[in-house]
Amino acid sequence: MSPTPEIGIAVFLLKDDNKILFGRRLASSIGAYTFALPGGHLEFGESFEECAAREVKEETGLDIKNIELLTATNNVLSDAVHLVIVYMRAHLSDPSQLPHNLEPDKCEGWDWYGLENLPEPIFGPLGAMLQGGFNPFPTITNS
Ligand code: 8DG
Ligand code: MG
Ligand code: MG
Repeated sequence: MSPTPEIGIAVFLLKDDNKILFGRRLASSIGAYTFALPGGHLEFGESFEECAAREVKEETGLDIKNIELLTATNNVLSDAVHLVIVYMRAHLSDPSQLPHNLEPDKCEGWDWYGLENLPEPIFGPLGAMLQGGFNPFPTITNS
């Protein structure tokens, strides 16, 4: 069978003016030991928003709101891996809620990092995007 592209959803979960939730991935998965956003594979029939809310809940226990589409990346990483990642942004439904590491076999733990103080190394396509100056925070306009 010929390989097919994989569709992933990754969620920039934002807190305060500049904090983003990252977790370090563990050995078993693609991007081992790199920092990545909560997220996972789009399931059949799901909207991007449904997938974002489900994956964040499954991986961190957090409930999210204001779920919005930001951008997408499309990368052929090897003969067998073609990744389409859809990036969403969201905020905590309850800002006092704390992240829990609900998939400790896949993730070392979750923490908040400032945009100017990001963890390293960041997972491939996401790292390149952030290095290129991508800012997931809403732009504040005074008009
Ligand atoms: P699932 O079984 O729960 O559906 O999936 P998962 O185990 O949670 O999938 P994942 O590896 O976390 O993510 C799906 C794909 O998305 C995987 O090929 C890696 C890719 N990916 C990126 N960037 C990011 C990111 O920032 N966060 C996450 N979680 N995945 C990412 O290219
Ligand atoms: Mg998952
Ligand atoms: Mg995941």
